Amino acid sequence: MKSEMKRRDFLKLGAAGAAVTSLGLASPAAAQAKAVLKASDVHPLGYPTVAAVEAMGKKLEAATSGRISIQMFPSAQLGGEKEMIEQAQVGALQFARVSVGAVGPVVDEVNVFNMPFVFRDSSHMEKVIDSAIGDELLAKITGNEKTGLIGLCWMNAGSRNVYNAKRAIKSLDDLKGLKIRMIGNPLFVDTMNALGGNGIAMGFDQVYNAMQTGVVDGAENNFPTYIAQNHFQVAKFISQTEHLIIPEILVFSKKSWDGLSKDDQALVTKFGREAQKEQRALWYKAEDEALAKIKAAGIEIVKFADKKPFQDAVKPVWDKYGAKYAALVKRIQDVK
Ligand code: BDP
Repeated sequence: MKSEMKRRDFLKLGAAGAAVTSLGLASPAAAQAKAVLKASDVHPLGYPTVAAVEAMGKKLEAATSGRISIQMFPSAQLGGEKEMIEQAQVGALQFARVSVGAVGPVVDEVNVFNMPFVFRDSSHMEKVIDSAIGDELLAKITGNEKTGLIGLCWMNAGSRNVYNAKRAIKSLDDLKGLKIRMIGNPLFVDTMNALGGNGIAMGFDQVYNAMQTGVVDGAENNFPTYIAQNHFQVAKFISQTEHLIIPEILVFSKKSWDGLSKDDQALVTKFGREAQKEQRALWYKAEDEALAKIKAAGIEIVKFADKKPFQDAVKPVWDKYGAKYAALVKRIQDVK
């Protein structure tokens, strides 16, 4: 009995030791030593999500007199979002700022936010992530041992619109036969196929080249990404389909989390919550700037008075995935 307990204690210590080491600290006793937390994003410096996480780093530094800081790796320097999630799961990366689209394959519950047309518009999405529903889904990520992730906060990413190099998409018919890059999540490939296009799952970092060389005809994303990634240079036709309104998410490595003191965990949690609201202002500004650049580039955005044909077209996606989220979808719709 006694030796069994000892063994368990040893295992516990061993696990804690490993987590602390992954934070760059020598031993649990050195928990007060300097910790540089790695953060990663596919977007460049200055993009709203990157700036918001950097601002969190400044706050952490100020609150801990420089003991904890964040080192940002922007522009997919540490790989794509799937890779970022995997690195966070093993403790090689602490903060992964990714799209909820990339988290869906890991935590099925969050796929409800990835359903086409689940939100009326992006302000509806904002209200939902700010509501108890947002908190519950973050808790689903944190509470599930298997994810290896802590859900810290949501961020804005506007609405996603289809763009391509071939022709203006003014109706569903125009999408027929076009190869459109989607985030790697079966739900999105099915969504594009239901809309009549040919959905191709591909890493974000490959999209520009794939469009330029004709491997795909187009992609879909929000206005700031269309500009920040220079997609507008190779895919000049953009239509405001708003078929997906996917929030961003900031997750933390569970393995590294276990190596933080309770006080430090509380600080990261608090600044994460603040980042959810603070990123929003940066986001609105980025959207305005992107729209101005789209206009300056002479690109005309196709708008739709009625999106019902698009909403009707994705019914097969709802038939396939929707049932398990029915109760949650009802609550989302009830958020006014
Ligand atoms: C952008 C998101 C980013 C995704 C990207 C994508 O900010 O997190 O990786 O879309 O399409 O809007 O992969």
